[in-house]
Amino acid sequence: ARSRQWHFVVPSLDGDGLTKGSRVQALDLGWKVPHGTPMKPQIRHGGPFDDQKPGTSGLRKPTRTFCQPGYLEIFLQAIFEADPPGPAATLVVGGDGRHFAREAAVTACRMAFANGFQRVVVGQGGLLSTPAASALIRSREAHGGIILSASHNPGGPEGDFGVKYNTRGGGPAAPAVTDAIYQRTRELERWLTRDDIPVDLDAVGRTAFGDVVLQVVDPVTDWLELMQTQFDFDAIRELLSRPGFRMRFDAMNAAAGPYAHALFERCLGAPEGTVMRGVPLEDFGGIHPDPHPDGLVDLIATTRETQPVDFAAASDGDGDRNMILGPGVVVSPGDSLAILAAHADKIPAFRGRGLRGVARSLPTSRAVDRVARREGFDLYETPTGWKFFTSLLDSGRISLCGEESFGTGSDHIREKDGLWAVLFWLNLMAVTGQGVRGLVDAHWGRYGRDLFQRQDYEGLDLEIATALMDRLKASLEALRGITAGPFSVLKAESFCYTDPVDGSRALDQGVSITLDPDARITLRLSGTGTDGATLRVYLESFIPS
Ligand code: G16
Repeated sequence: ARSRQWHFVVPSLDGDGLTKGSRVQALDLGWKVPHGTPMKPQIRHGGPFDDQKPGTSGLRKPTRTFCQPGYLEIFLQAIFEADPPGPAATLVVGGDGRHFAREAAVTACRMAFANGFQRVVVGQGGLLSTPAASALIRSREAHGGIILSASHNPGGPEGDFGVKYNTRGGGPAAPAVTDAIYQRTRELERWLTRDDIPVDLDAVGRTAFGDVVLQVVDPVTDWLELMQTQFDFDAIRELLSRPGFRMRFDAMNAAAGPYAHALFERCLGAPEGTVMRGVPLEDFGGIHPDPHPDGLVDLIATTRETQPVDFAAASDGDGDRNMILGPGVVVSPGDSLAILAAHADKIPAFRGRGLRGVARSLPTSRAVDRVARREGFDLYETPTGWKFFTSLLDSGRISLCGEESFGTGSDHIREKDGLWAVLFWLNLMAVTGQGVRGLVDAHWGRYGRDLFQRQDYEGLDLEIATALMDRLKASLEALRGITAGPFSVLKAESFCYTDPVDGSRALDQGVSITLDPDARITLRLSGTGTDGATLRVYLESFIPS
C-alpha cells in the first residue's frame, strides 16, 4: 500500500519527470523561471538504516550520526512516503539554527520538490521556532512541516541534531505516522532530490522553478500577528512601561531570540537589553538550551538582586518551552498550567468562550486537576508527548494543555509555545495588578499546593534501565497496600491511554504509584535522550490550603 501511495504522489521517474503525466501543474504567476531548469527528480542511493525510530518528539541523534551520508535523507524520504502529499501540497521547513540545520533545510526543500510538493515555505536563514512552524502549517494550510531541531538537547558538531515531523493542522505526527516512517527507514535504499534547484534561504520572497515554488518568509511575522489575537498588547505595553517595572527574557542563544527581540523590544516597547542571549548560535554558545536552573544562572541572579527584576522567563532550543520566574520564585510548570487555567477568562484568547477542558501529561502535577474540579471543566491525563494533545485540541475537548517539561500551550496552534506562555503571564500581571509571587501565593491559598520534583538519572545502560522498568511493572500487584513512612500505596499501575477521540491506544507509558495521603510517584524512561537511557522519577505531594 505504501508503494502505491508513493507512485501516486511522486511524478513518473522516466521520461520528462514532472512534465509528463504529473498532476502537479506548472504555475503561471509571472515569476522568473530559470531557463532550462531540469524538472526531473534525481535518484540517490543509500540506506536503509535500522536506528531511526522516532522518540517522544521526532528523531534525535548525535549530530555526527545525522551527518553520515544519506542518514538525514533516508529519514526525510521515509516521511514523504509514509505521509505522501496530495495535489498542490505545501510543506513548511525550518529549524532552531543549530549546527547542520541550514544544510538540512536546503536538503529538505530539494527533496520535498522531488517528492511532489508544489510549494515549500521556509523560514529565512532556515530559522523557525517550533511554535512558529506549527502556526505557519496552519495559516498556509500546509500538508505538514519539517522542523530541524533536537529541541532542548545541546547543539554543535559534538551535540545533537533532530528532525520533527508535524502533520496537517500543525501538530506532531501521531504514533501511527511515526511508526510508518520508522518502518520505511528500514526498507529504503534510495531517495529523491532536486539538486538542480538553487535554494537560497536568505532572500525573502517567492521564486518559481518551473513547476514548483520556494517561498522564503520572515520567521517572526505570522507568529507575531497570531499573538496579537491572543493577548491584550496594550495592557502588556502599559505594564512594561510602568515606572520601575523590569523584566528579562533569556533566549539561551537559541531560536526564541529573534521572536523575543521583535516581541518585547520592538512591539511591546520594553527597553533594549530585556532579551538576554538573543542571537541564535549554532552551538547555543556551548550551553544546554534547556529551561533548567543549571543553565540560567545569570537570569536567576536577576530575580535575587537587592532590586530584583519583577518578571523573568526563559525558553529552550526551539522556543517551545517556557520557564517563569519572579523575585525569589521559580514557578513549577504544573503550577503555571493551573494558574493559567484558573485565570483563563482574563485573557482575550479565552474571553467569552471560557475553558471547556484542559489536559496534562501523566507526570505533570495534579495542580490543574484541582482547578478543573472546582471550576467545572473537563480534565484529561495523557502520556508524555505533545502529540497526544492534538486530537483533544482538534475536537474542541480542550483549549489549554501543559506538561511538567516546561511546555504550555493552547488551541491557537498544535505545539507548545514558550513565548505564548510568557505573554499569558504578562497579560495576567497587567490586568490583575499582581506580581508572580502574588499570583502563586493566591493560587496556593485557594486551591492548595502540589509540591513537585523531578529527578533524572542520565546516561544509563539501556538494557539495565529497561529491565528495571520491567521488574517494576511485574511487581505492581505486590506494591499495593505497602506502607513507607507516612505513606501507603493506594494504586500502582502501568499507564495505558486510550484516545477518547479516535480510540487509538498507547500502552505502558510510565508507572504511576498513587499514595495516601495525597501524593504520587511516576517513573518513566525519557524518549528524547541520545545517550543510553534516562530514567525520570517524578515526585509530588499535596499540601491543602
Ligand atoms: C518533547 C516533547 C514533550 C515532552 C518532552 C520530554 O519536548 O514534545 O511533549 O514532554 O519532550 O520528553 P521526555 O521526558 O521523553 O524526554 P521537546 O521540547 O524536547 O520537543
